[in-house]
Amino acid sequence: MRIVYFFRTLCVIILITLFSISKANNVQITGTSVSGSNITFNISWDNSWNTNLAPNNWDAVWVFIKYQDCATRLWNHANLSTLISDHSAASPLQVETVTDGKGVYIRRSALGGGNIGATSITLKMTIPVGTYNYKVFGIEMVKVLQENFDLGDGSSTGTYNSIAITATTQASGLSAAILGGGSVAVPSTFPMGYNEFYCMKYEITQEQYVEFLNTLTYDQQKTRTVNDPINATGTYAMQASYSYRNGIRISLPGNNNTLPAVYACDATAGTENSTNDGQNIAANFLSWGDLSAYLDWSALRPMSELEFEKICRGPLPRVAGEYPWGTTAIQAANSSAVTSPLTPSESYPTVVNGLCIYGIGTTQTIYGPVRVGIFATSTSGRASSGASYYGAMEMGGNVWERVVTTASSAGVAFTGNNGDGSIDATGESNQSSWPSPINASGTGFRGGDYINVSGFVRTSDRNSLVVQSNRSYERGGRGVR
Ligand SMILES: [Ca+2]
Ligand SMILES: [Ca+2]
Ligand SMILES: [Ca+2]
Repeated sequence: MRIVYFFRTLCVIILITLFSISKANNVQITGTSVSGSNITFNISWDNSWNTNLAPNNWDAVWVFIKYQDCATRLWNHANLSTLISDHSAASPLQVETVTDGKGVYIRRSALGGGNIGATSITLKMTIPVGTYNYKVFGIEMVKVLQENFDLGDGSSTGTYNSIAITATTQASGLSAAILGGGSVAVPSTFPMGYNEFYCMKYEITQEQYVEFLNTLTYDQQKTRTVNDPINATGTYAMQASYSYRNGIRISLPGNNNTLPAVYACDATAGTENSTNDGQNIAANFLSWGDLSAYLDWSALRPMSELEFEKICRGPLPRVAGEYPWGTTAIQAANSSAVTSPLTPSESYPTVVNGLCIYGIGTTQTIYGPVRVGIFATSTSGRASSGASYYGAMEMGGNVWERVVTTASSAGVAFTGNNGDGSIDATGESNQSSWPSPINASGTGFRGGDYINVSGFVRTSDRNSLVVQSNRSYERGGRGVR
C-alpha cells in the first residue's frame, strides 16, 4: 500500500521529504537508481498471492513514477513503455503493462502465496531527456476477474433488482425497470463490473494522502486540504485540531503561493513520521474532489456501485442481507479497543467472524478509522478478516467508499476511463466523464463507516446514495483500474 522512495539524481536543489519505512502489509520500494531511461528498484510486500483455487486471482502492486524537473520543480507523471520486453523483474515477480503506459502492475509470475522479499525491478520510462528527481509509488491491488455476478440481494434497503450482470448485460445496457432501485437507464458504456479490473486492496491511507500532497503545487495543496499550506509547522491539514485519528500535519509551511508545503503523518503529536503516527490508518476527511484528484493523479479511477457489489460478492450466489465478507454475521468493533494504536502493528485483540469497524450512530464520534487490513493475519479466512470475495479489505465499514452511482444522468455518463496522472492547476481532477469534482453529482457512498449502523455495511445496501461533495470525518475511498 505504500509508496515511497525519493531519489535524487543530479538536481542541486534541497530535497526535504523523507518518510520512515513502515511495516505490516506495506509495499516497500528501496534502492532506486536511474540509468538512461531505465529506473531500477527493489520492491517487497506482505501477504501476496496467486491462486488457481477460488477466487482464482492474484494481488499486484500498481507502480507508477513521478519525476521532478529541476528547473520548474514541478512533478510530472512518467509514462512507461507499453512493451513488456522493455521491463524486467527478478523471480518470483513479473511486470504487466497497460495500454496507456501510466504505470505497470508487478505481480507473482507463478502460483504461490506469502510475503515478497526485496525483488529487483527495472522499468523503461518514456520521458524527455533531462535531469530529474524521481519518486516511485506502489499501491496494492487485487485482481477482479471478468465473470458474471449477481447484483442485488433481494432484501437490503434500496437494493437493485436481483439480476445477473453478464457480457450481454454490459454490451446492451440496462433499462431503469430491469435494474430497479430508483436508477435511471444505464448505457453499455457504464462500467457494470462484468469486465475485469483491479481494485485497491485497502482504503487510501493517511500516508498515501501525504505522499500525494507532497508532489503538488501550493495552489493544488490549498484545494486538497482544509488549512492553507502557508500555515505554521504543526497545523493539521484536514481539520482544525487533532480529531478522528487524522494526524496529517504541515511539516514545513509553503510560502508566497509558489513554494509548496511539506506534509507529514504525526498522529502522536511531536516527532513526525514516527512508528505511532497513523501512517496506515485509513484517510478520512476526504471530499469527492479529494478522492477524485488522488485517483486522477495516481492514474486510477473511481468505481461504480455495480463494481462495488462485484468486488464484494464475486461470482457467488447472492445471500439476502449479506455483508462484503459473504455472510450475515457481523460483530461491532471500534478504534478504542485496538492494541498498538496508530502503529503499523495496530491490531484487534480478539478476532471473530464478521468483525467490522462500524457503529451505533452519532454517539460514536469519539472514535475514528483504524489501520487498513486490521483483521487480516497470515491464517485468517474471508469472514474473520472481513475480506471481499477477491481479497479487498474493509469494503464494509471503517471509512465510506465513494462510488459513481446509477441514480442520475450525471452518474451513468461515467465511462470508466482512467486518470492520466495529472490534475489541473487548481488541484482538481480533470477527466472527461468523471462526476464533477466540485458538485459531486452522480456520486454516493457504499459500505458504511465506523460511526453508522450495520445496515449500511451490507453489500447491496443503497441507502446512502445522497450526493455530498464535502469532507467529513467518516469519509474516505479507494480506486480501481
Ligand atoms: Ca509523532
Ligand atoms: Ca470501507
Ligand atoms: Ca487528469
